[in-house]
Amino acid sequence: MPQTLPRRLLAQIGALIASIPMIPSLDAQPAGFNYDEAQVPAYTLPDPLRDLAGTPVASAATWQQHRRAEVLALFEENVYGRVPAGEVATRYELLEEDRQAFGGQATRQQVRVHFSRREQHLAMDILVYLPNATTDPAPIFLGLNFMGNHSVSEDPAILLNTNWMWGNTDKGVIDYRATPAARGVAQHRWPITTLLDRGYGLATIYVGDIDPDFDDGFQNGIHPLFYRDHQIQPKPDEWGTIGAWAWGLSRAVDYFETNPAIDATRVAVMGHSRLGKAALWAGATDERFALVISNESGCGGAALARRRFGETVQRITTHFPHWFNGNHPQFSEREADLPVDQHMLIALIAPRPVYIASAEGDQWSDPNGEFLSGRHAEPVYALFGHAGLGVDHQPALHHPVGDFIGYHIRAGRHDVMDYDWAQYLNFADRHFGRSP
Ligand code: GTR
Repeated sequence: MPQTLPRRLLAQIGALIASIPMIPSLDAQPAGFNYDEAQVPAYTLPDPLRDLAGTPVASAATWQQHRRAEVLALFEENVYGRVPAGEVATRYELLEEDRQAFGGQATRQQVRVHFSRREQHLAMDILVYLPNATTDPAPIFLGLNFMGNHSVSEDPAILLNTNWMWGNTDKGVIDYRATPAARGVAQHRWPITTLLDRGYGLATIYVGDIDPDFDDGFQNGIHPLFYRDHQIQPKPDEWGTIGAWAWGLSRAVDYFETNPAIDATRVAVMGHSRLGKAALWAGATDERFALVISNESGCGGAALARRRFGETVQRITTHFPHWFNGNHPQFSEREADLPVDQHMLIALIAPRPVYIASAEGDQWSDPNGEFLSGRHAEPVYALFGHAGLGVDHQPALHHPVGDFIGYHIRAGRHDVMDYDWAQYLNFADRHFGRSP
């Protein structure tokens, strides 16, 4: 009988645990940071509608012709960096095309974009799927991926990326290189056939083709192609890795403009997390992006820096020193001294539609801070006569809001889920004049 008691005790403990009301399943968030709304410091945001001379900006024309450039330059100078002057030579190589992808639903194209300058060369591969159901040029979602184009689908014809990448054996990555086991590992984030059904194309690029995501002093990736004589790293006000990723997204639009099957006037740029930061910066810097989507982009993306909720400038610039420019770390623990905050990044997208999405389980990204930057970008949208979120406070879970600034928060973890895509498709349908 000696085991009876412990077993019964265990059963009782089990029942007790099962009876505890379910708290929302929050992913582990790094300790030592604030996750309590009551502890958010008091802050004053810079006013997007007051220029550097202190003059109020009262019209859309003044915003477009004057203030927008000021705000853009402030972000270049203090956050993401500017792209150095100079042109790269670009050549497109159609590596492969199949008009019968996904059982005939789509045409797949794999295009290698060759960049060269000063005897240096870099290539990025764009994987494109276009719906066969129409002969009209297709509107398209464009997004960077974390683990190679081969990760977005099990389609065996996708070329396996051979560049350096993060990942471990359960993602099919060994010694920082993809193996065939990596095919489709991120497919839940890319509901390609749903997009095709809705009449959209999808284009995606492995982020490491443009600049591998680690701090190597900018010796790899696109940066060295832009170095002047004897330059060995970007200047403090020049681009970091997010700036490079956004640049790569713009180069994809250059390609779309040459492809008659793609409607380059209806490109929606979408990104998750660090790639959401890049999507927002791409949307800010390149007005050809007709619609911009931030999926849980957090600190350095949609979340207001001054709230210091979850990830902070200090933490992000020490863990990911390559993401921003050389000036940005000086705002560690000094967010209030930043001449911008992230609502002004959202404002740079005006008057184009922007969608900001949060997840309840992703407090590290500061969901309310993401909502609030949309909220505080509204005055700029108003100059154009566009309604923004239309609500003063973060909506409940699974209650998408907004007109030209869309927002939702959903249950669950830091990820891209079908629920997120369902909202993005509805938002794009609405703004691209399509019916679901
Ligand atoms: C985290 C980082 C976030 C976010 C995230 C991601 O480690 O702190 O800013 O970018 O990575 O990209 O998944």
